[in-house]
Amino acid sequence: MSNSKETSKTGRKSGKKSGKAARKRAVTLIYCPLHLGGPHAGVSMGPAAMKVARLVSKIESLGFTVHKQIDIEVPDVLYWWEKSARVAHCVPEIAEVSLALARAVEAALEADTIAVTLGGDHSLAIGSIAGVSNYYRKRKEEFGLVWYDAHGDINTPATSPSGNVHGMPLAVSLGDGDERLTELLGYKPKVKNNRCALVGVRDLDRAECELIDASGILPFSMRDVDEHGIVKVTRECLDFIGDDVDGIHVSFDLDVMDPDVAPGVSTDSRGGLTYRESHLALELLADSGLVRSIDIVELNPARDVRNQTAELAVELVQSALGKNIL
Ligand SMILES: [Mn+2]
Repeated sequence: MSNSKETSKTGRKSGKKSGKAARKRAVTLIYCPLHLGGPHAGVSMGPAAMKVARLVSKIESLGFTVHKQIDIEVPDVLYWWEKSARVAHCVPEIAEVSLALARAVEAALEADTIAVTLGGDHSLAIGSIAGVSNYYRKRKEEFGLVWYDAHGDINTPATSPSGNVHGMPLAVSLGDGDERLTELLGYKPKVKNNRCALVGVRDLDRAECELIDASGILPFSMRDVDEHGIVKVTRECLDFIGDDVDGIHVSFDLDVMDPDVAPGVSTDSRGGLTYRESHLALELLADSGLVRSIDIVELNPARDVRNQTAELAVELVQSALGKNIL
């Protein structure tokens, strides 16, 4: 091993970091225990489990201040779930939560804080991305979206085999789906397809492959990650989104990770990102200095083992905020 060569090869500079990476800022934590996007009621306990995993103090330990903590109210609906095609379940309730969440996320960005939304199922991204979108739209600025998921989340009521809205939020954000969701805040799409990447997919409904293909977003399957590595994949996401954006929203479904590492999710799927791949992806995005808003979703404490997935979720928030090993 030649240490000096290794050092120059990595391009790592010694001494203190400068510029954007060194700038510490404030974070707004938004707890959204939304459970109406699917039949897995345990996701409503996600925010509580992350609090138990010391979310606030772990963020503060990085030098950030926690500006505000906000609880989004979720209707206490007991829903009798049936798999049914050509519908979308609980749309009025999800639209109501989405609107409240959008307002909270937009206000967090307006306050010059990083908006971190803790779920809750992935249908909450309809609201968080609407808030992010509205913020940049008012400023005539652009933003990018990197979506981590085992699934495509790009179904519409016309293609969904289940009617579960947590399988639809990417489609909704791109402007396809139930109008009560796509037209939230009065316009669509919330994000442009040429600013959007999807990473880690491996469990797609048949129609979803075609939908992804037709969508114009940049998709990476787990095979792509295996073949090219998470570093190249992440760099290609950033290249695709472009350097003329003013922010990047990260929507991280914990089921993108391998269930051996992240068992506490609603819909697990083997062959996912490893512990280090997940962290490295978020560290690289944070290095861009562009991450202004983050969702961490689908934590399901009812399926977790000794709260390990909640602790992992908190560590991932730290990486997305720029925690580095050195
Ligand atoms: Mn998802």
